[in-house]
Amino acid sequence: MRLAMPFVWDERCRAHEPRSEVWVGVSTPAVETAARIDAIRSALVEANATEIPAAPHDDGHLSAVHDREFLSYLQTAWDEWVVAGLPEDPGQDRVVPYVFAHAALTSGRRPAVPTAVWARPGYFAYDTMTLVGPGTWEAARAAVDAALTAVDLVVAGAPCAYACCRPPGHHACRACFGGSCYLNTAAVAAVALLEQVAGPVAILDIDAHHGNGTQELFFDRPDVLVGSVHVDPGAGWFPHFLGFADETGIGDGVGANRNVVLPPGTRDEEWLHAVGELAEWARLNGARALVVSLGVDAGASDPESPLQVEERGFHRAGALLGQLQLPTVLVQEGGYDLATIGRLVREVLLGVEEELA
Ligand code: SP5
Ligand code: ZN
Repeated sequence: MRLAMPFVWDERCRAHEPRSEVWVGVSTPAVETAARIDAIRSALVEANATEIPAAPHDDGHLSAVHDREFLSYLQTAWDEWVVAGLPEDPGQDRVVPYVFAHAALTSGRRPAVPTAVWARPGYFAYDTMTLVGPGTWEAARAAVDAALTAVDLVVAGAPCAYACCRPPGHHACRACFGGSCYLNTAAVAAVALLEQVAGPVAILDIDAHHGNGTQELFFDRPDVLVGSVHVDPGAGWFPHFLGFADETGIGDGVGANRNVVLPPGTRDEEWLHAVGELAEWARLNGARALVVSLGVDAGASDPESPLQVEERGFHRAGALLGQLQLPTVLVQEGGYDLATIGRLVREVLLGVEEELA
Protein backbone atom coordinates (compact mmCIF):
# COMPACT_ATOMS: atom_id res chain seq x y z
CA MET A 1 0.00 0.00 0.00
CA ARG A 2 1.36 3.36 -1.00
CA LEU A 3 -0.32 6.72 -0.62
CA ALA A 4 1.05 9.17 -3.18
CA MET A 5 -0.94 12.13 -1.88
CA PRO A 6 1.17 14.44 0.32
CA PHE A 7 -0.06 15.33 3.78
CA VAL A 8 0.63 18.55 5.66
CA TRP A 9 1.68 18.46 9.31
CA ASP A 10 2.19 21.17 11.91
CA GLU A 11 3.37 20.16 15.37
CA ARG A 12 1.61 23.20 16.85
CA CYS A 13 -1.75 21.52 16.15
CA ARG A 14 -0.96 19.30 19.13
CA ALA A 15 -0.82 22.29 21.51
CA HIS A 16 -4.57 22.55 22.12
CA GLU A 17 -5.54 20.53 25.21
CA PRO A 18 -9.20 21.04 26.04
CA ARG A 19 -9.01 18.32 28.75
CA SER A 20 -12.77 18.34 29.21
CA GLU A 21 -15.99 19.39 27.57
CA VAL A 22 -18.97 20.51 29.59
CA TRP A 23 -22.03 18.60 28.40
CA VAL A 24 -25.41 19.16 30.08
CA GLY A 25 -23.48 20.87 32.84
CA VAL A 26 -21.24 17.87 33.45
CA SER A 27 -17.52 18.03 32.82
CA THR A 28 -16.65 14.97 30.68
CA PRO A 29 -13.26 13.98 29.24
CA ALA A 30 -12.45 15.77 25.97
CA VAL A 31 -12.64 13.58 22.88
CA GLU A 32 -10.98 16.08 20.52
CA THR A 33 -7.38 15.31 21.51
CA ALA A 34 -3.93 15.45 19.93
CA ALA A 35 -3.88 11.64 19.90
CA ARG A 36 -6.34 11.82 16.99
CA ILE A 37 -3.90 13.41 14.56
CA ASP A 38 -1.04 11.31 15.94
CA ALA A 39 -3.02 8.19 14.98
CA ILE A 40 -3.82 9.53 11.52
CA ARG A 41 -0.20 10.51 10.94
CA SER A 42 0.97 7.00 11.89
CA ALA A 43 -1.44 5.43 9.41
CA LEU A 44 -0.20 7.73 6.65
CA VAL A 45 3.47 7.13 7.44
CA GLU A 46 2.72 3.39 7.35
CA ALA A 47 1.45 3.96 3.79
CA ASN A 48 4.73 5.73 2.94
CA ALA A 49 3.02 9.06 2.35
CA THR A 50 5.14 12.19 2.11
CA GLU A 51 4.87 14.61 5.03
CA ILE A 52 5.09 18.31 4.19
CA PRO A 53 5.60 20.86 6.98
CA ALA A 54 2.98 23.62 7.14
CA ALA A 55 4.23 27.00 5.92
CA PRO A 56 3.18 30.23 7.63
CA HIS A 57 0.45 32.20 5.87
CA ASP A 58 -0.81 35.73 6.28
CA ASP A 59 -3.56 36.61 8.79
CA GLY A 60 -5.47 38.19 5.90
CA HIS A 61 -6.73 34.68 5.11
CA LEU A 62 -8.46 34.61 8.50
CA SER A 63 -10.19 37.96 8.17
CA ALA A 64 -11.60 36.88 4.79
CA VAL A 65 -13.76 34.43 6.73
CA HIS A 66 -13.95 35.63 10.34
CA ASP A 67 -14.96 38.80 12.13
CA ARG A 68 -12.03 40.90 13.35
CA GLU A 69 -13.34 41.27 16.92
CA PHE A 70 -13.92 37.51 17.08
CA LEU A 71 -10.36 36.76 15.96
CA SER A 72 -8.91 39.17 18.46
CA TYR A 73 -11.00 37.60 21.25
CA LEU A 74 -9.90 34.04 20.42
CA GLN A 75 -6.28 35.10 20.29
CA THR A 76 -6.35 36.70 23.75
CA ALA A 77 -9.09 34.75 25.58
CA TRP A 78 -6.74 32.47 27.50
CA ASP A 79 -4.36 35.27 28.55
CA GLU A 80 -7.16 37.48 29.84
CA TRP A 81 -8.67 34.50 31.70
CA VAL A 82 -5.34 33.99 33.49
CA VAL A 83 -4.82 37.69 34.19
CA ALA A 84 -8.33 37.80 35.73
CA GLY A 85 -7.27 34.98 38.07
CA LEU A 86 -10.08 32.61 37.09
CA PRO A 87 -7.86 29.50 37.25
CA GLU A 88 -7.46 30.20 40.99
CA ASP A 89 -10.86 31.66 41.80
CA PRO A 90 -13.24 29.93 41.16
CA GLY A 91 -10.68 27.33 39.97
CA GLN A 92 -11.56 26.93 36.28
CA ASP A 93 -8.42 26.19 34.23
CA ARG A 94 -10.10 26.61 30.84
CA VAL A 95 -12.13 29.42 29.30
CA VAL A 96 -15.78 28.35 29.47
CA PRO A 97 -18.98 30.40 29.10
CA TYR A 98 -21.70 30.70 31.72
CA VAL A 99 -24.08 33.24 30.14
CA PHE A 100 -24.96 33.52 26.45
CA ALA A 101 -25.88 36.39 24.12
CA HIS A 102 -29.08 34.66 23.03
CA ALA A 103 -30.57 36.51 20.02
CA ALA A 104 -33.92 37.00 21.79
CA LEU A 105 -32.28 38.57 24.85
CA THR A 106 -31.78 41.87 23.05
CA SER A 107 -34.80 41.50 20.73
CA GLY A 108 -32.46 41.22 17.75
CA ARG A 109 -30.37 44.28 18.70
CA ARG A 110 -26.63 43.88 18.92
CA PRO A 111 -25.69 42.90 22.48
CA ALA A 112 -22.91 44.68 24.36
CA VAL A 113 -19.54 42.95 24.47
CA PRO A 114 -19.17 42.23 28.19
CA THR A 115 -16.34 43.89 30.06
CA ALA A 116 -16.21 41.05 32.62
CA VAL A 117 -13.72 38.41 31.53
CA TRP A 118 -15.98 35.64 32.89
CA ALA A 119 -18.91 36.88 30.78
CA ARG A 120 -17.03 37.47 27.52
CA PRO A 121 -16.91 33.80 26.40
CA GLY A 122 -20.72 33.76 26.11
CA TYR A 123 -20.60 36.54 23.52
CA PHE A 124 -18.40 34.46 21.20
CA ALA A 125 -19.06 30.79 22.12
CA TYR A 126 -22.36 29.08 21.39
CA ASP A 127 -21.84 25.97 23.52
CA THR A 128 -20.07 24.78 26.66
CA MET A 129 -18.16 21.96 24.96
CA THR A 130 -15.51 24.05 23.26
CA LEU A 131 -13.04 25.20 25.89
CA VAL A 132 -10.08 27.50 25.37
CA GLY A 133 -6.72 26.83 27.00
CA PRO A 134 -3.09 27.93 26.64
CA GLY A 135 -2.46 26.22 23.28
CA THR A 136 -5.85 26.68 21.65
CA TRP A 137 -5.12 29.71 19.49
CA GLU A 138 -1.71 28.35 18.48
CA ALA A 139 -3.24 25.05 17.35
CA ALA A 140 -6.26 26.52 15.56
CA ARG A 141 -3.99 29.01 13.75
CA ALA A 142 -1.61 26.19 12.80
CA ALA A 143 -4.51 24.16 11.40
CA VAL A 144 -5.24 27.08 9.06
CA ASP A 145 -1.59 27.17 7.98
CA ALA A 146 -1.75 23.43 7.30
CA ALA A 147 -4.87 23.77 5.14
CA LEU A 148 -3.41 26.72 3.24
CA THR A 149 -0.23 24.75 2.64
CA ALA A 150 -2.36 21.95 1.18
CA VAL A 151 -3.97 24.58 -1.07
CA ASP A 152 -0.48 25.72 -2.16
CA LEU A 153 0.47 22.15 -3.08
CA VAL A 154 -2.62 21.77 -5.25
CA VAL A 155 -2.14 25.19 -6.84
CA ALA A 156 1.43 24.11 -7.65
CA GLY A 157 0.09 21.10 -9.53
CA ALA A 158 -0.50 18.26 -7.06
CA PRO A 159 -3.84 16.62 -7.94
CA CYS A 160 -4.76 16.52 -4.25
CA ALA A 161 -3.36 17.18 -0.79
CA TYR A 162 -4.49 16.48 2.76
CA ALA A 163 -4.14 18.69 5.85
CA CYS A 164 -3.64 16.46 8.92
CA CYS A 165 -4.72 19.08 11.42
CA ARG A 166 -6.78 19.89 14.49
CA PRO A 167 -8.79 21.37 16.11
CA PRO A 168 -11.52 20.87 13.51
CA GLY A 169 -13.27 23.84 11.93
CA HIS A 170 -16.62 23.19 10.26
CA HIS A 171 -18.76 24.27 13.25
CA ALA A 172 -16.98 27.66 13.50
CA CYS A 173 -18.93 30.65 12.15
CA ARG A 174 -17.92 34.18 11.13
CA ALA A 175 -18.17 35.50 14.68
CA CYS A 176 -18.84 32.56 17.00
CA PHE A 177 -17.31 29.20 17.86
CA GLY A 178 -18.51 25.82 19.11
CA GLY A 179 -18.64 22.10 18.39
CA SER A 180 -14.93 21.68 19.24
CA CYS A 181 -14.13 24.18 16.44
CA TYR A 182 -12.55 27.65 16.62
CA LEU A 183 -11.43 28.73 13.13
CA ASN A 184 -13.15 27.42 10.01
CA THR A 185 -10.14 25.85 8.34
CA ALA A 186 -11.98 24.40 5.33
CA ALA A 187 -13.68 27.74 4.65
CA VAL A 188 -10.34 29.55 4.68
CA ALA A 189 -8.97 26.96 2.23
CA ALA A 190 -11.99 27.36 -0.07
CA VAL A 191 -11.63 31.14 -0.22
CA ALA A 192 -7.92 30.77 -1.02
CA LEU A 193 -8.73 28.28 -3.80
CA LEU A 194 -11.41 30.57 -5.18
CA GLU A 195 -8.72 33.08 -6.11
CA GLN A 196 -7.03 30.43 -8.26
CA VAL A 197 -9.88 29.00 -10.32
CA ALA A 198 -12.37 30.43 -12.79
CA GLY A 199 -15.59 29.31 -11.18
CA PRO A 200 -17.18 28.05 -8.01
CA VAL A 201 -15.38 26.04 -5.35
CA ALA A 202 -17.30 23.22 -3.69
CA ILE A 203 -16.93 22.30 -0.03
CA LEU A 204 -18.29 18.79 0.50
CA ASP A 205 -18.58 17.80 4.16
CA ILE A 206 -18.74 14.11 5.02
CA ASP A 207 -18.28 14.55 8.78
CA ALA A 208 -21.15 12.86 10.64
CA HIS A 209 -22.34 16.25 11.94
CA HIS A 210 -23.78 19.10 9.90
CA GLY A 211 -21.11 21.68 8.96
CA ASN A 212 -23.17 24.56 10.31
CA GLY A 213 -20.33 27.08 10.42
CA THR A 214 -19.40 26.50 6.81
CA GLN A 215 -23.05 26.66 5.73
CA GLU A 216 -23.62 30.00 7.45
CA LEU A 217 -20.37 31.52 6.15
CA PHE A 218 -21.39 30.98 2.54
CA PHE A 219 -25.20 30.89 2.79
CA ASP A 220 -25.68 33.99 0.61
CA ARG A 221 -22.84 33.24 -1.84
CA PRO A 222 -23.13 31.50 -5.22
CA ASP A 223 -19.33 31.12 -5.63
CA VAL A 224 -18.82 28.61 -2.81
CA LEU A 225 -21.08 25.56 -3.03
CA VAL A 226 -21.57 23.94 0.37
CA GLY A 227 -22.87 20.38 0.63
CA SER A 228 -23.06 18.31 3.81
CA VAL A 229 -24.19 14.76 4.55
CA HIS A 230 -24.89 14.14 8.22
CA VAL A 231 -27.05 12.54 10.85
CA ASP A 232 -30.44 14.19 11.27
CA PRO A 233 -30.12 17.10 13.73
CA GLY A 234 -33.82 16.66 14.40
CA ALA A 235 -33.14 13.15 15.73
CA GLY A 236 -31.17 14.62 18.63
CA TRP A 237 -27.74 15.25 17.14
CA PHE A 238 -25.43 18.26 17.18
CA PRO A 239 -25.81 21.03 15.94
CA HIS A 240 -29.54 20.53 16.68
CA PHE A 241 -30.76 23.97 15.50
CA LEU A 242 -29.88 23.68 11.80
CA GLY A 243 -28.65 21.33 9.10
CA PHE A 244 -32.03 20.49 7.58
CA ALA A 245 -32.76 19.71 3.94
CA ASP A 246 -34.79 22.90 3.36
CA GLU A 247 -31.73 25.10 4.03
CA THR A 248 -30.71 25.76 0.43
CA GLY A 249 -29.21 29.25 0.60
CA ILE A 250 -30.45 32.83 0.59
CA GLY A 251 -30.32 35.76 -1.86
CA ASP A 252 -27.61 35.23 -4.47
CA GLY A 253 -26.78 31.97 -2.70
CA VAL A 254 -30.12 30.27 -3.31
CA GLY A 255 -29.39 26.77 -4.59
CA ALA A 256 -25.74 26.86 -3.50
CA ASN A 257 -26.28 25.02 -0.22
CA ARG A 258 -27.28 21.39 0.04
CA ASN A 259 -27.97 19.26 3.12
CA VAL A 260 -28.51 15.51 2.92
CA VAL A 261 -29.92 14.31 6.22
CA LEU A 262 -29.71 10.66 7.30
CA PRO A 263 -31.36 8.79 10.16
CA PRO A 264 -29.27 7.34 13.03
CA GLY A 265 -28.08 3.85 12.12
CA THR A 266 -27.54 4.60 8.43
CA ARG A 267 -25.07 2.14 6.86
CA ASP A 268 -22.73 2.15 3.84
CA GLU A 269 -25.13 1.97 0.89
CA GLU A 270 -27.42 4.83 1.93
CA TRP A 271 -24.52 6.98 3.16
CA LEU A 272 -22.61 6.44 -0.09
CA HIS A 273 -25.73 7.24 -2.08
CA ALA A 274 -25.84 10.58 -0.24
CA VAL A 275 -22.13 11.24 -0.84
CA GLY A 276 -22.71 10.49 -4.53
CA GLU A 277 -25.66 12.92 -4.57
CA LEU A 278 -23.47 15.70 -3.18
CA ALA A 279 -20.71 14.98 -5.70
CA GLU A 280 -23.18 15.00 -8.59
CA TRP A 281 -24.68 18.26 -7.29
CA ALA A 282 -21.24 19.89 -7.19
CA ARG A 283 -20.55 18.68 -10.73
CA LEU A 284 -23.87 19.96 -12.09
CA ASN A 285 -23.20 23.35 -10.49
CA GLY A 286 -19.88 23.68 -12.28
CA ALA A 287 -17.45 23.30 -9.36
CA ARG A 288 -13.85 23.99 -10.45
CA ALA A 289 -12.08 22.92 -7.25
CA LEU A 290 -13.02 20.80 -4.26
CA VAL A 291 -12.46 21.11 -0.53
CA VAL A 292 -13.44 18.03 1.46
CA SER A 293 -14.37 18.55 5.10
CA LEU A 294 -13.08 15.14 6.03
CA GLY A 295 -14.60 13.95 9.28
CA VAL A 296 -14.63 10.20 9.77
CA ASP A 297 -17.00 10.14 12.75
CA ALA A 298 -19.61 8.46 10.52
CA GLY A 299 -17.56 5.30 11.19
CA ALA A 300 -19.45 2.45 12.86
CA SER A 301 -17.28 2.44 15.99
CA ASP A 302 -17.23 6.20 16.55
CA PRO A 303 -18.49 7.23 19.99
CA GLU A 304 -19.87 10.60 18.87
CA SER A 305 -22.20 9.62 16.03
CA PRO A 306 -24.81 6.91 15.36
CA LEU A 307 -23.97 6.49 11.65
CA GLN A 308 -22.64 3.01 10.86
CA VAL A 309 -20.20 3.31 7.97
CA GLU A 310 -17.53 0.62 7.52
CA GLU A 311 -13.90 1.03 6.40
CA ARG A 312 -14.79 -0.04 2.82
CA GLY A 313 -17.44 2.64 2.71
CA PHE A 314 -14.85 5.34 3.37
CA HIS A 315 -12.73 4.07 0.49
CA ARG A 316 -15.73 4.21 -1.83
CA ALA A 317 -16.64 7.71 -0.59
CA GLY A 318 -13.13 8.84 -1.51
CA ALA A 319 -13.58 7.33 -4.97
CA LEU A 320 -16.87 9.18 -5.50
CA LEU A 321 -15.15 12.47 -4.62
CA GLY A 322 -12.09 11.67 -6.76
CA GLN A 323 -14.34 10.96 -9.75
CA LEU A 324 -15.13 14.68 -9.88
CA GLN A 325 -11.61 15.09 -11.33
CA LEU A 326 -11.12 18.42 -9.57
CA PRO A 327 -8.10 19.90 -7.79
CA THR A 328 -8.84 18.58 -4.30
CA VAL A 329 -7.85 19.73 -0.82
CA LEU A 330 -8.92 17.53 2.09
CA VAL A 331 -9.04 19.01 5.59
CA GLN A 332 -9.46 16.99 8.78
CA GLU A 333 -12.64 17.55 10.79
CA GLY A 334 -14.08 15.07 13.34
CA GLY A 335 -13.50 11.38 14.08
CA TYR A 336 -13.03 10.20 17.65
CA ASP A 337 -12.34 6.46 17.68
CA LEU A 338 -8.57 6.32 18.09
CA ALA A 339 -8.46 2.65 17.11
CA THR A 340 -9.86 3.27 13.61
CA ILE A 341 -9.43 6.97 12.79
CA GLY A 342 -6.10 6.49 10.97
CA ARG A 343 -7.32 3.70 8.74
CA LEU A 344 -10.58 5.48 7.90
CA VAL A 345 -8.79 8.67 6.83
CA ARG A 346 -6.24 6.64 4.85
CA GLU A 347 -8.99 4.78 3.01
CA VAL A 348 -10.68 8.03 1.96
CA LEU A 349 -7.37 9.40 0.66
CA LEU A 350 -6.59 6.16 -1.22
CA GLY A 351 -10.07 6.22 -2.75
CA VAL A 352 -9.65 9.83 -3.89
CA GLU A 353 -6.25 9.35 -5.53
CA GLU A 354 -7.23 6.09 -7.22
CA GLU A 355 -9.75 8.06 -9.29
CA LEU A 356 -7.87 11.33 -9.72
CA ALA A 357 -5.51 11.13 -12.65
C1 SP5 B 1 -16.01 18.44 14.56
C2 SP5 B 1 -17.01 17.58 15.25
O1 SP5 B 1 -17.16 16.42 14.92
N1 SP5 B 1 -17.68 18.14 16.24
C3 SP5 B 1 -18.64 17.37 16.93
C4 SP5 B 1 -19.25 18.18 17.97
C5 SP5 B 1 -20.42 17.45 18.54
N2 SP5 B 1 -20.19 17.07 19.86
C6 SP5 B 1 -21.41 16.74 20.51
C7 SP5 B 1 -21.13 16.14 21.85
C8 SP5 B 1 -22.39 15.70 22.48
C9 SP5 B 1 -22.14 15.05 23.79
N3 SP5 B 1 -21.14 14.05 23.76
C10 SP5 B 1 -21.21 13.21 24.91
C11 SP5 B 1 -19.88 12.64 25.25
C12 SP5 B 1 -19.10 13.58 26.12
N4 SP5 B 1 -17.70 13.32 26.06
ZN1 ZN C 1 -18.39 15.50 13.59
